[in-house]
Amino acid sequence: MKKIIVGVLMSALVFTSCNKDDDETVVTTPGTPAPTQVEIATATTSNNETVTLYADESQLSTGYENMYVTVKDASGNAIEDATVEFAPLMDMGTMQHACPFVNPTFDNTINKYKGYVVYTMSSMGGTWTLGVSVNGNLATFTLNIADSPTKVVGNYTGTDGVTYIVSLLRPVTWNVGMNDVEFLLHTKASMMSFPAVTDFTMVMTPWMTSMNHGSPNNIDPVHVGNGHYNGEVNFTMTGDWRLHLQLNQNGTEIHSDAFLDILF
Ligand SMILES: [Cu+2]
Repeated sequence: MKKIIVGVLMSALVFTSCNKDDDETVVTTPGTPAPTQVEIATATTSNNETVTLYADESQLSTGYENMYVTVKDASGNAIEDATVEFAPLMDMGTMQHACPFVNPTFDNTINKYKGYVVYTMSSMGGTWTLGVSVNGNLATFTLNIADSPTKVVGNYTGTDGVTYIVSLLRPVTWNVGMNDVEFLLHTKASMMSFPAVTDFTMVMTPWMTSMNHGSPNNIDPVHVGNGHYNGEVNFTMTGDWRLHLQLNQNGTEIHSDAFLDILF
């Protein structure tokens, strides 16, 4: 289905001249909740609260995922002022590890607690669980994480010997032309701790691999808080785009080519 849509878009590009009607395309800001959230599963805490987990799509995949939670007490009343905390864990048999995430806070616009988790591997490599504690009472979800169609999260070892995790915020709808783009940068302090990196600069070079060309007028991502880096990318046509990121700290190059891939 996607191929058909891309085909139609390509034809439209070939047979119509540039026209402002194209601007009607809905532009989403990366990381903004999808219009409706999809229920993933329900679990019960040790204190009999019902926790329901939601995501932007029914199939979770590797990379950044907004994760939402609603909580009801034993009588079925919504609890909107709890302290809700995430604890993602992958059990690989011989070892366990966590991944970058942020704890959810209650969002009045969608009546759910909203946070995110950056799944660094698919469920092919082991078993993912997401612990959700409500005021300290734990509910645990087992998750099925598919491989994302393109590389939207990557591990890169810097010249400083430190491992960095770069991810692309989803969901986002890409358009031909200028697009907001947002990355998260975390470091691996231990198998269980992935703090946000807040003091880097990035140089972003989009490159269309199949046709071997770049694009003009891109704006390098800059840190805007909590490990989020916002920039603008110019996709001059649909297709396969690789976002090359040079990662720098205090003017020193930490990695020359961390990259993520997009296809639209
Ligand atoms: Cu793993």
